[in-house]
Amino acid sequence: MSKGSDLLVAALENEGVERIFGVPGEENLDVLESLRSSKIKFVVTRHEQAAAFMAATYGRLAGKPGVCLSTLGPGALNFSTGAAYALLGAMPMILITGQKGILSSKQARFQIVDVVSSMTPLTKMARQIVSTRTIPSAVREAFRVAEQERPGPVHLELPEDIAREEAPDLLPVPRHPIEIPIANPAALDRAGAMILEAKRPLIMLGAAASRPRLEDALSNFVRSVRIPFFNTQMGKGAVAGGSSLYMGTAALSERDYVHKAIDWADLILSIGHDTIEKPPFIMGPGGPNVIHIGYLPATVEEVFAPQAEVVGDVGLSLALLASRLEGKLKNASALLPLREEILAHLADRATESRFPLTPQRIVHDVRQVMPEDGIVCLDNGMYKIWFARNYRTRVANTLLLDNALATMGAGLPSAMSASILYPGRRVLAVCGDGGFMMNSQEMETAVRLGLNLVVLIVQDNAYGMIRWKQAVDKFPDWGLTFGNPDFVRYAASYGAKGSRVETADGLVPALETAFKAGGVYLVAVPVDYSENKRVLVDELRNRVPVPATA
Ligand SMILES: Cc1ncc(C[n+]2csc(CCOP(=O)(O)OP(=O)(O)O)c2C)c(N)n1
Ligand SMILES: [Mg+2]
Repeated sequence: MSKGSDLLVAALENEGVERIFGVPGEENLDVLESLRSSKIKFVVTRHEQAAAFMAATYGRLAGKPGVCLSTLGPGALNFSTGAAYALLGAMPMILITGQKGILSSKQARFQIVDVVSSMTPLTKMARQIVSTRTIPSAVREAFRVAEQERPGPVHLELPEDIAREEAPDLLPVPRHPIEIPIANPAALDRAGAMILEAKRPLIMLGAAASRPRLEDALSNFVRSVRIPFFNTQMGKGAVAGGSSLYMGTAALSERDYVHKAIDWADLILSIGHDTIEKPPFIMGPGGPNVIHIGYLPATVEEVFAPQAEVVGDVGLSLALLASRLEGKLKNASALLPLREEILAHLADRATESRFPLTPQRIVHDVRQVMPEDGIVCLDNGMYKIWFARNYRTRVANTLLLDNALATMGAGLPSAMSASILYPGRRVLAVCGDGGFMMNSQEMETAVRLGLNLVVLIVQDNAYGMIRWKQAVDKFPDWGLTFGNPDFVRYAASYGAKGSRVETADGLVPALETAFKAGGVYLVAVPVDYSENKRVLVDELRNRVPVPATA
C-alpha cells in the first residue's frame, strides 16, 4: 500500500525529474521519506529563495521544469521571488510546498498562511491537493502547464495529512509529445511579402529566441536569409555561426550605438520578443514597422505594437519563411555597413590598464578566459548593462541574465544550476558585492555538491547601479554604500578558495588560476564605475536621453 507522498514522487519520476532543490519542514517529512528511496536526488539548500532560483534556471537551460520543495508559511513565502523570477522570465518550474493537515486542525492556526493565494499572482497555476486520488493528474497537469508556451512556474501545495494518507495504487498519468501548432500560411505569406518589400530589414532576437529547442532553426534562418540581427538582453547568444551579421545588443532602450541601425531600419523582424524585458527600442510614428514572430501573439504596449504577426512554432515559422524568401531578398544586407562602427565603440577602453578596472576591461577579460561554450551567469547590478552591451556570445544560452524580474541574488544559484547541468563546461557567476551577499550562503551548498564554479565579485562597496542613477538624477551621493567582508577569507571559511585582483592585468590570470584549480573559487575584482556616467550618460547624451534603471 502506498501513501500520498509515494504517489507524488512516482508522478515526479514519471515526468523525468532528476533533482529537487529545497529546504524541507516537518510537513514535508513524508515526501522526503518517499524521495529517499526514489531515483530523484534531493539537493538541500541554505535558503528557499536559492532553491527556487536554481530550479528556475534548471528549467530555463534544460527546457523542462526544474522542481523545488519547501515547507508551509515561512518557507513557502521565501519562494515568492523565485516564483516571480520564473514567471517573468518564462522559465518552467514546479514549486511544491507543504501545509498543515486539512482534514483536522491539531495545531490550530500555527504557521498557517494562505500560500495558494499568495502564489496565484506569481505563477501560471497554483492549487492545493485535497485528495490522494488526484495526485497523478495534478502533477501531470502541473508539468503540462509549466512546459507549455509561454513556460513558467506552477505551484502545488501538498498538506501533510494528504501526503501521509494511505492511497490506492494509482499509476502516474503517462506523458505524450505535444507539438506546437504551426502558423497560418496567410500570416507567413503576408510577413514574407513585407520582408521582400523592405529596403532596410533588421532582425531582433528576443527572450523566447533563447528557448533551448530553437537554437538550430534560428541559426539556420539567420544564416540563410543573411539579414543582420541584434538581440535583446535575454535573446543573447541564440544564433550560432552568424557572428558576421551581429549588430549588437540593445541593453538600453534608445540611442545607444545599436539604435543607429534600429532607427535606420524600415522593418524589424522581431523573433520571440517578450515585452517583459526592458524595451530594446521604442516603437512610434515614423519608426520601423515590426513583424512579430512568436509562439504566442504579441502583447500590445505603449512602446510596442507590431504591424503583423506570425504566431505558431517559431522554428517551423522560420523555416517556412526562409523558403518564401530564399534567392529573392535584394536588400538583406542594407544595414550591414553600420556594423563596424557600432561594434568599434564597444571595444573602447576594453584593454585600458587603469586600476581599479573599467567595466569594459572586466567584460573583455572575462571573454578571454571563457571558452565559446562557457556559461556566464549574471546577478543584477550595473555590470549587467556592460555585459549585455559588450560581451559577445557565439553559443546559445552562454550569457544568462535576468532582464525580466531583474532581481538581485540569482547570480550564484543560477550558476550552480548551470554547473550541475554542464559539469564539463566553464561556469562563471558574475555578481556585485550587493547581490552576491543576498545569497552567499549557497557557497556552502556549492562546496558540498563538489561543483566546479568560479564566482567573480565586482566590488565597489555600494549598490552601484542605484548610486549611478542617483547621480544621473542629480541627487546627492547618499545612503548606498556599505562595507564588505574580506571575500578571500570569506571563501576560505566555506572551504572554497579565493583571490583578490590587485592590478589591471591581474584579472585574466586570477580567473585562469581559479578555473584550473577546480572546485568553488571566488575572485574579487575592484571596479571603477566612473565609466557609467562617462559612457552611458555623457558620451551617449547626443544619441540618448538617460536610460532607465534595470
Ligand atoms: C532583490 C532586489 N533588491 C533591490 C533591487 C534594486 N537594485 C537594482 S541594482 C541594485 C544595486 C546592485 O548592487 P550590486 O549588486 O553591488 O551591483 P553594482 O550595481 O554595485 O555593480 C539594486 C539595489 C533589485 N533589483 N533586486
Ligand atoms: Mg556593488
